[in-house]
Amino acid sequence: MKLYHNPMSTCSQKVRLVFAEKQLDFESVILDLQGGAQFESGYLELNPQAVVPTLVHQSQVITESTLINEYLEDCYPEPSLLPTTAIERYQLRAFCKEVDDRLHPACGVITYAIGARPGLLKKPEAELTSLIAQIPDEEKRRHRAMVIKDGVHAPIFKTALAQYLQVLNFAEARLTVTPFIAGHQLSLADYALTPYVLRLEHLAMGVVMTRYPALAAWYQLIQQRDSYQRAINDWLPKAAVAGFIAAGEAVASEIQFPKITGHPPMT
Ligand SMILES: N[C@@H](CCC(=O)N[C@@H](CS)C(=O)NCC(=O)O)C(=O)O
Repeated sequence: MKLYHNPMSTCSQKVRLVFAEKQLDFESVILDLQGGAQFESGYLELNPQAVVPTLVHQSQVITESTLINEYLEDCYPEPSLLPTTAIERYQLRAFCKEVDDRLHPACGVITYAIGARPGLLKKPEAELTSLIAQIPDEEKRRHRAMVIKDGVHAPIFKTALAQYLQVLNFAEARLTVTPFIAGHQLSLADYALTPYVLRLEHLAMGVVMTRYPALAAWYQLIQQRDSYQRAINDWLPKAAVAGFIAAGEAVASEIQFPKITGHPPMT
């Protein structure tokens, strides 16, 4: 299996966690996302959305991190990361849908407003404009331009932060009832969430975790797993992490965490 990914990318981390949990190896192809490797024509043929990860297995191209994880589960069912009951499987998929539809786009806005912004602003203007112009999705392209220009002061930042916290509220509600997101066993849903809790740390926003005691306790347990070590820590480039944290610390006093009550209607 060949995995096109990036060490810092949340969606790549989520897939690497499943690879590690199932003790599967892959041939690694790392894409430099800040340098625009995702827009090269050869890669666009594999992934027309110009995003990582992409898995190539037995000459088949598999994209979308949630679907890659489901595919790995189908190909390598042991150890199982799918709950056994229909309702828990529904809860798993409902949660992954929230991650894909709401948490991940919000994370993109926040990450580019804080962590990726200083590096991108060092690029010549024409190169930066061209990088943004190549993003296939119109809304994402617009949001990317706004946050690179105005950082945490772009109005979309506030909306994204509220959306991020709302999905964390959802996770907290689930983890208050069961030890894992979709019931009593670790599942794909837990690994769908893990990178987004880590991202808060990497943007020096970890303070907000005091609002989520059940999530914080769950995250501690996840971090102790061998899979976390192999899928996350072993891959993280120290300099990139330090750069993100420094960028987060530089704007920390300008960020107000909105008070969010409730969470999306799915339970
Ligand atoms: N829905 C996709 C989203 C993938 C995605 O947004 N990947 C990010 C990294 S986490 C990326 O490649 N970003 C590059 C860019 O936006 O230019 C998935 O789950 O695989």
